[in-house]
Amino acid sequence: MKSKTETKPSQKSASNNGKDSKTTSAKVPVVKAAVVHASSNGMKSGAMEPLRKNPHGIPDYRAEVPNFTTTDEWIDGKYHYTVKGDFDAPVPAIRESKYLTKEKSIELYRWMWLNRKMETALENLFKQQKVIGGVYLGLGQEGCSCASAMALGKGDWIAPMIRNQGAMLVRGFRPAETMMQYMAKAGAPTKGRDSGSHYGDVHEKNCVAPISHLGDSIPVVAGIALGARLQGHNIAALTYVGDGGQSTGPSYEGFNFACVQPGV
Ligand SMILES: Cc1ncc(C[n+]2csc(CCOP(=O)(O)OP(=O)(O)O)c2C)c(N)n1
Repeated sequence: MKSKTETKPSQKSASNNGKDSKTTSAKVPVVKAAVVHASSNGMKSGAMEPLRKNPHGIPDYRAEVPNFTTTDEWIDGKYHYTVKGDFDAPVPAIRESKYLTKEKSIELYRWMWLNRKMETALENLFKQQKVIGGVYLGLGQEGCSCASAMALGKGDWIAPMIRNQGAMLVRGFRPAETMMQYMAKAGAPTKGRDSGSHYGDVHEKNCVAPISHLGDSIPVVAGIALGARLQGHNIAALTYVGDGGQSTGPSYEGFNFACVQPGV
């Protein structure tokens, strides 16, 4: 079945009413229809068309779009962060994924569940003071880590950050390795020599160890992708950044470096 996708860019840009504030809107243009490629078994195949585009023309694949806006502004010397919107909206109904088969959905859920269980145990160990150093958790963000890592192929590269231990599970690290790493055991990936999440595997799992310096993983993965391209390989290179990390210089240096490559 094929129908036409049409998106309507938002006409109204955010206004700060002359105040030193910025507004991020989660509202997106109206979706009239989506292109669906259905195979004989009813499941979708091939590349999906985005359901909509944002006002900058960037494809938006989200199935649900919450109706809220976030505003941050300085008032009387204090920084305020406010979320306004429709918080009474009903929870979306459970339904089959538009993008994944049932088997893939279950596989993803299993990874997310393992991620949740492992980090809950890690949190408990931290509270028992059995963890050496600090601990960073991705509880509540399992879908982001696990689904994105699942989308990669074997030859692709990944540079997880502190919240992405779920991605490392998907990439082939065992929960026991993460636990031993956090407790600085000899059986840990760094044999107890480095702290917490600082382990990776550039030989078999194509996984760069999480980089402490926020934003620095972006130029690193851009470099990996460029290196692969120079060797004639067509790969994806994935990393993650939070809103804090996003305000560092290396984030933008990395994005710029990637964007100016020919063909990007
Ligand atoms: C360049 C740099 N500055 C500060 C830190 C210390 N630091 C580690 S995690 C963190 C917070 C990161 O926030 P964000 O990027 O929003 O990710 P989140 O913790 O929300 O997942 C900070 C400031 C750092 N690692 N690197």
